[in-house]
Amino acid sequence: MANTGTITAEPAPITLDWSKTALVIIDMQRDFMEPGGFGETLGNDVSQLARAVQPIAAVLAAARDAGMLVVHTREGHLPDLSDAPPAKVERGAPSLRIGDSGPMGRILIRGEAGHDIIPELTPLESEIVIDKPGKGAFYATEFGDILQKYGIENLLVCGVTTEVCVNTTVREANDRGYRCVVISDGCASYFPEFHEMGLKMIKAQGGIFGWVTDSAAVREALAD
Ligand code: C5J
Repeated sequence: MANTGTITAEPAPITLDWSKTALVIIDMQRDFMEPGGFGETLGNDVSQLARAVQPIAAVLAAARDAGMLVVHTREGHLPDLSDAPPAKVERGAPSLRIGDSGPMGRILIRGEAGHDIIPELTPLESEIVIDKPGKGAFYATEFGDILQKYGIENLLVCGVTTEVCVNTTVREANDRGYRCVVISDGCASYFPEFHEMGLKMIKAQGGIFGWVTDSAAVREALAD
């Protein structure tokens, strides 16, 4: 593999050193993707997220072939809810709250079936899994330290949902100096219009938070 590759992206193509680049897959968990989980308890149509699975799987396979650092994140809380702010648990009018028992175990709790990453994207033993209590991957996690340890400067970001955990993580990363390239078809939202706007916000104003590309462009750049 050449050390660098150029990805067709908006607002402009970007050349990355692959040895300083990580693939970051955000929250592809059963709790968001499947009926009976956190996403559905909030009243969302979880079928809206399925479209991101195949593009992520394709990029994940290419990243594994290339020997790229792969990081998966999971949103969730400790069983005693000590890391779940009451303001988060109490919010809205869900059918089940965080910590309540649902068909995939306790909602959004670490160790429960719903907290698992979907089988199509199961992490390898060698890959990093970051458990996060918030929407962003940096808040109250070891994510930043791990990126520094591996000398990472660039993030290829995908996952769910576009406007919540993907956008929050990209904004956190951008402020910390990382180049973020978001894979449009590898992200999804319960609200298609939020997906579109979430991507537009990233690439607007000359790429104020980062770049937006698609899975085919990433695979092509890696293959080159
Ligand atoms: C949400 C997430 N939507 N992973 N979490 O609550 O985007």
